Amino acid sequence: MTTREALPSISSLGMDSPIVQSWCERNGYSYLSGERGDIRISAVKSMDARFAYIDETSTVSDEIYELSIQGEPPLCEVRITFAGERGLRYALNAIGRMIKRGMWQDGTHYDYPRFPVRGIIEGFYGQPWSQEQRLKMLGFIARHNMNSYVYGPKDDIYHRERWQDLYDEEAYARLRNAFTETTALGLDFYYSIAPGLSMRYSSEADFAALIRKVEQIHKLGVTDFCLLLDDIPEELQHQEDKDAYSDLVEAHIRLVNRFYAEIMKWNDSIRLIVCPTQYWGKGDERYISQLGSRIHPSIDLFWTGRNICAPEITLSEAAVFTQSTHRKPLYWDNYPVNDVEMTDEMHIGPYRGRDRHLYRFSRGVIANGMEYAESSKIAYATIADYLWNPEKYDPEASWQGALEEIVGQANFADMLQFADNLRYSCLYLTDSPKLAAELTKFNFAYFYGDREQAIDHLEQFFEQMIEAGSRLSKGMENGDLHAELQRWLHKYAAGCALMQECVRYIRSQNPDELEQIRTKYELYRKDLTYVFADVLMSFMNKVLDQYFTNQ
Ligand code: LTM
Repeated sequence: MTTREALPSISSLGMDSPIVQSWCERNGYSYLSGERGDIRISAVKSMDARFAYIDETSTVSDEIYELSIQGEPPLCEVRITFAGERGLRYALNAIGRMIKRGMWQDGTHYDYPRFPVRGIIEGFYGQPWSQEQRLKMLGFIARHNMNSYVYGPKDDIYHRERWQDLYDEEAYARLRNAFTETTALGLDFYYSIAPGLSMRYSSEADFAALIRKVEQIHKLGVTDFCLLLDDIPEELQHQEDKDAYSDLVEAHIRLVNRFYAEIMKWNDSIRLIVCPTQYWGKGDERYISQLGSRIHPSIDLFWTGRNICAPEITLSEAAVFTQSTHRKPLYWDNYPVNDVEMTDEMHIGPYRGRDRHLYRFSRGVIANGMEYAESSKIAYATIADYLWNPEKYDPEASWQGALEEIVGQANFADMLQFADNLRYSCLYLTDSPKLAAELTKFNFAYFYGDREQAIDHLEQFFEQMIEAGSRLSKGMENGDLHAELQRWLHKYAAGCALMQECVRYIRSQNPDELEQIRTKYELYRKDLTYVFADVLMSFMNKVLDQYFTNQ
């Protein structure tokens, strides 16, 4: 089947029809009752162990499914076997993907996720997502088989700076709305509170204020919470705390255990994740091993890896953390986030550098986003692929799929060309691989091959780059993405134009042109927007040093 045209209609029989119906409504399919759809679904609940238990991770799961497909739209029968609601949802997502990609596969498909916790955190500094962006993001991660959304924008004043104050009516209504949507999509909603900037750990009044605040959120129906103690002073600040505790970790152990015991009184399905003050490193340092050894074993600990933004996460690192804290790490992965010192970068490259077997030694990954919600989806789609099945994860294939989906078919080829120069991040230090390869080829051909041909070839290459950028700048199918990428599109265009002028100079060898390039390059460098990483710079330096001369 090849269908990028009208979507087929879907019908379903059985007690789980409301989920199928709501999935259809959210994903743009028409839902017909009974057996009248192009795709006729029968969903069957099974108590068999193969639908409830994942051997590799020794976990009971509600996320396993099997699809048995006979025929292809416009007439086909699909039998879904599942044990829990999420399994059913992922089976529907699998059907949706086959339809969207035009790759219908009849036969039997049994599948399940490898990481138990797969999600995102709105946990960056800067403008939190608007409610519209947030709700759209929830739909996006649900379609990509993630299962958790963590609310914790550093710049929501009620989350951190004014942690003691109850939410006002408007902000409270927004949280209710986000929680309701998250639940309707079958996701877990975690509310985070970050009291550490000013809390006096020994103060009964402060503890009571913390509980009062979190109780306000619990009244919405929220049962999953995070206590974030990151990015606060590493020493006790208040004299009464110094008198009461030997050090920060003593205070945190007492706070965490007391907080957990208190909120568990509300409901025994309450879950807690703690972000420690030392949230990166080797994993066996004093603070983290003390905290891990002495807080309740059911509490998850966030961990970002060997650095705040970790280039790699390995099994042996996970093992050190597990041994010293007596629990597997739940990674707060700082990708694609681009706040603080990274604001000139745009992180739209694929997820990389995480061990293919990490799921055996970790609870999961919660990925921190950029304030650019639409652009974050590119990396998020690849993270979702990795988390579903890291052993099969192919960063490049996943990335191309993500770009095709988020950017749209019309701009896909141009975007591939542009985005190749925006791959730089803590996960990938060498940028612009295609441009770098082209420049290496040119260098060689210029000195050892046909010089004129080499110049012609490079000029054409830059022309194509310029054309791709100018088509994207004019407009994109995804208008939100277009708006977010403006700054980087602009810098890309300026860089391409500059490199093209260099080629003209290499041909003419006119010293006046070289001086003009020098002046323009000075200006170009003043704008710190990060595109091409060092690749453009090393080419420019060669040109300005008159490396490409006619002798
Ligand atoms: O990573 C953690 C646990 N905390 C903060 C994040 O809120 C911030 O977004 C990232 C990236 O700058 N770094 C942090 O330290």
